[in-house]
Amino acid sequence: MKPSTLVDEFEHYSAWRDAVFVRVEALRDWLSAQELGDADSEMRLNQLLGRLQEDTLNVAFVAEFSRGKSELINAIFFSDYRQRVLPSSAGRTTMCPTELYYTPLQRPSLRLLPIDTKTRDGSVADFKRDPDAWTEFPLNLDSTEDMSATLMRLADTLDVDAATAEAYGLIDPDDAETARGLERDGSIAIPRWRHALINFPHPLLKQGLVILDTPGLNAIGTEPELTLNMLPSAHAVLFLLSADTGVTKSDIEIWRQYIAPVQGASRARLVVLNKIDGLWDDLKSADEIDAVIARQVVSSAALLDLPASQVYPVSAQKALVAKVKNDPALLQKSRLPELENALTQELIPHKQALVSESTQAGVEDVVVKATELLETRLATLQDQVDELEGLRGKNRDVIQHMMVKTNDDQQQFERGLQQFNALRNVFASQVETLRRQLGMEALHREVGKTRQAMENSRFSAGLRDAMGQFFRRLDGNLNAAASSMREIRAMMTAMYQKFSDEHGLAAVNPPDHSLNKYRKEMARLERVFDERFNTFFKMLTLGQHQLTSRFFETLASKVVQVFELANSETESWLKALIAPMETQVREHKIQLKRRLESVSRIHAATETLDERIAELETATGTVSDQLDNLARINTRIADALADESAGSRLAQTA
Ligand SMILES: Nc1nc2c(ncn2[C@@H]2O[C@H](COP(=O)(O)OP(=O)(O)OP(=O)(O)O)[C@@H](O)[C@H]2O)c(=O)[nH]1
Ligand SMILES: [Mg+2]
Repeated sequence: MKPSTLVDEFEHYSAWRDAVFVRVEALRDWLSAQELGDADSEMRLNQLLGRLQEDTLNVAFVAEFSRGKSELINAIFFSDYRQRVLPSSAGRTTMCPTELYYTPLQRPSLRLLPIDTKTRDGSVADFKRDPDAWTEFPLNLDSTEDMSATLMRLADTLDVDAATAEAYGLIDPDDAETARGLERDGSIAIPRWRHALINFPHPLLKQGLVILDTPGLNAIGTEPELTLNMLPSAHAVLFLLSADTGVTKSDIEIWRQYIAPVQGASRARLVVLNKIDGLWDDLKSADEIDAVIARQVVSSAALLDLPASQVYPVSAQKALVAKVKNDPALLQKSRLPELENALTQELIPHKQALVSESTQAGVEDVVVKATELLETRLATLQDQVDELEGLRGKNRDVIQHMMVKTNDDQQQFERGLQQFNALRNVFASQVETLRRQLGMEALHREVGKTRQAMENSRFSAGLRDAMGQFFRRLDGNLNAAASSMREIRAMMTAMYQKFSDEHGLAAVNPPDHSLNKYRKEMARLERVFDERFNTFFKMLTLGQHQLTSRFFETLASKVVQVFELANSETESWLKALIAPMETQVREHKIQLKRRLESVSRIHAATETLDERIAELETATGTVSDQLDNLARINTRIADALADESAGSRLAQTA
């Protein structure tokens, strides 16, 4: 299997990052579309997206001067240009920290920050925001020669006196090494530039790789930003030793001071033992040479307190030559592929883990917050539904009860009404009887009958008998009427009691009424008649017969008066008897109607309640869906972050 190259792995990493970006973006857009994201969440996600977009992979090369840092960078990244892109030569070459990166926002160029900025306020990062502070040289990508010539500026120096160098913080005048560096005229060569930025459209740089080449000779110590910021933020640090010098005191110093302390579990660190071609010896066998190299690897590792497996012996120079001349055997011998492979394995997974971790943390915060918000909403909605549901239950019970009650009352009332109507029929027929007994018709009949009997009678005894019968029959009528009235009253009293008991109508005691005074009046009239008869009509003559007739007519009209009075009083009494019952029945009907209306009003209210509950249930459904969606989006981000294909790829190549 073809080992995955740094380019392949990096491309895969970029694709992974883009996939994560798209899914985090989906989360942000979804949250804002659903109006769920607050300002803080949105800011966090935007920061996260910004970081994913501007994500860089920083690889730093650190070593004493002339260990071959620049040459190694050329060999690993720029062999396609078939030339040294970065200047590399004996002695001190790279004079200032140099960052190689790519941004499409600027033309390809070399930008240099003059060394005298060291006396001005501001860090390199500050000056990066001030384009005018830099001297810019465009890079002619069409000509490798032109480009190399431009990049030679990285090696520019200035001759200054010791005081100036000291003012720049570059030398310590009391230091013996510095004293040796001074020329006879007291001048000293210092870097002309403080920092270099190379914007270069290399495929890896385009995908976010940033390479940091550093100058040797303890120049690291003079630029605090290197130690404080650039090295600690590098995702991989390659520390170079040289086979020809072995591990020197200053190598160990740089290692201990600048590399060892910034190690973190998630940071790749590779030690390169360069220039192994110096150990190649045509007089020795390949095995013998390998053994020599292995011995130096072991001793170097021991001096740096590292396992030998972390030290990679290479020849940067031969690797560059091999790549330029397309010589696989030489490339193999340079052992650069092993270093590249190790770099790939160390760099990408570590970087991926870092990005994954910070993305996951950021996403989790936002998702947890949104989930909590939605869960609170859901609980609130559920509470409302429960409450209304409870109310609806109660309402149902109340309405049920009222319905049943009203229904019962209605039915009972209907029954009562039937009874009442039956009663009225009975009442009517009783009144009929009463009227037959007491009515004027019966009276006139009696009067007529008596008149007839008197006309037919020629003798006074016959007259008297007719009159006597007249009074008997009328008294009989009055007596029968009185008994009918008692019956009517008893029936009405019972009915009032029944309606009061069964329908809650007011108890009424029906008025009493008696015909006694009329019977007394009739008795008086009879007595008057008797007296007159005894006095005037014992012996009847024709003339007397006529007198008697006239007297009877007078008496009869008196009797009619008495009966008229009795009748009108009785009619009033009958009205007084039935009227309260009729009023109460009418009133009861109205009350029942009102109750029915109010029950149906409450019923309508229950329907409104149903609508509101349905609304709340729809809202609950929406929030549940939102929770599901959020979980799904979160899972999709987690899936993207997990990047299982990367794991298997690395496992295969390991
Ligand atoms: N024989 C041999 N020489 C090498 C190798 N790598 C680099 N050199 C030489 O060592 C010298 C220094 O190389 P540079 O790449 O300039 O070293 P550097 O670490 O960048 O040094 P400064 O920029 O001065 O800090 C140059 O002459 C290179 O040609 C190697 O693998 N084998
Ligand atoms: Mg260099």
